[in-house]
Amino acid sequence: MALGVEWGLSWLRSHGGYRKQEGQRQRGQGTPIWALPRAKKRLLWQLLLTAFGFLGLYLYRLGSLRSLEVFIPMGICPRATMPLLRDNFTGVLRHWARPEVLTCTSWAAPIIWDGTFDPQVAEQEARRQNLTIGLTVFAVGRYLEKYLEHFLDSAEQHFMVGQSVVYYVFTDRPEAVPYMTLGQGRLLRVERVPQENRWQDVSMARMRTLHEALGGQLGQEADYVFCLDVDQHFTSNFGPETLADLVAQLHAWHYHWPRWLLPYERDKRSAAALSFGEGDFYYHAALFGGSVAALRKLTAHCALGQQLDSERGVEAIWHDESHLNKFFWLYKPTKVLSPEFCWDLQIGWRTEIHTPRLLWEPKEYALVRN
Ligand code: UD2
Repeated sequence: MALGVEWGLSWLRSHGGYRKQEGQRQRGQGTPIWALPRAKKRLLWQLLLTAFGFLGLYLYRLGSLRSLEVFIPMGICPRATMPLLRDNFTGVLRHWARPEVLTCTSWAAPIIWDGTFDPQVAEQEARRQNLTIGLTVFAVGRYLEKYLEHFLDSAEQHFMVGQSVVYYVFTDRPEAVPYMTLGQGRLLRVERVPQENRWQDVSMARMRTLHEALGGQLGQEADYVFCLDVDQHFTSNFGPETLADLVAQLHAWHYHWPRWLLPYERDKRSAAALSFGEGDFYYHAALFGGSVAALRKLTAHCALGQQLDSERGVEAIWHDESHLNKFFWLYKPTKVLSPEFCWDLQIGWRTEIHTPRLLWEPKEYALVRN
């Protein structure tokens, strides 16, 4: 750590950071910070805070520095767009209930936050449409014993309660899947998948497996499907307000970050690459969903991108998540879930996070990964 500080300071010195400031003061040409116009001041603070946050995170791993990112404003949904936003399941969204956060995207898709929708309207609408909702999860290797039972238990309590649900568990050991007593109208199917040599391959192989499953029984029996990581659990109602043709999840660690800092794949040789002017948000691969047709397209795109990368001998920085982010840049999600829908308690307390619906389990990579 001390080395990092020393390195940072010496870099500044070697690049003349101090000398330039002194020179400006002597010549009297520098504009004092209080005289800058408001927009420039905001930009300056954004730059300073993000630079410090970034340094803290990657060099010193000081969690406390991260909390500064809440000062980076999220932006607000334009007044002209608000009345245009009607949701298939929840009707009119109450943007005014959450003035402190961004409640729509630039392509007029809703970003749903606690308080902006009526869960009962969504439940009634889903029942009226007589929907079946699929929930897929992979539990390969040690992820099965460690996480699956808690994941399914919590889903029984909070996921699409009162709706028809079909769980699809993909595992290398179907016989080890715990026996579950399921609620009425809820089914569990288990599919065998091979164990891979590397955890990265397990993570990426999900796209092809899901694509095939969506083209088979899963696609026939479900209207909408959510695809989730297993190392998390539901803590509050996760209902039909989340349903739409193509659903993306804002990543809890990155939703305040400026676009240029987002961890997209930048290597142009990868099919997942986004250049610095590209990208809307950073989406989380631990949760995505949509209609069967939309997800067939998504999984085909990501699986093909991964295959092209492997033929070229490259691997995207965040594997399937990088390809997912590329897909959502090219094909915009029709609904975006706020980080309340998939939250990590390690981030700490945030005023804008009212009711987390799904919580990450603490990461115990040494225990579960090969
Ligand atoms: C992040 C993303 C994940 C994926 C991955 C790719 C989070 C919470 N999740 O996950 O969505 O993009 O990065 O780098 O940030 N799995 C197994 N067995 C294995 C390995 C993986 O079942 O041996 C499944 C399991 O469902 C797991 C998921 O794949 O939850 C993702 O793997 P991970 O949780 O180890 O990866 P992680 O946490 O870095």
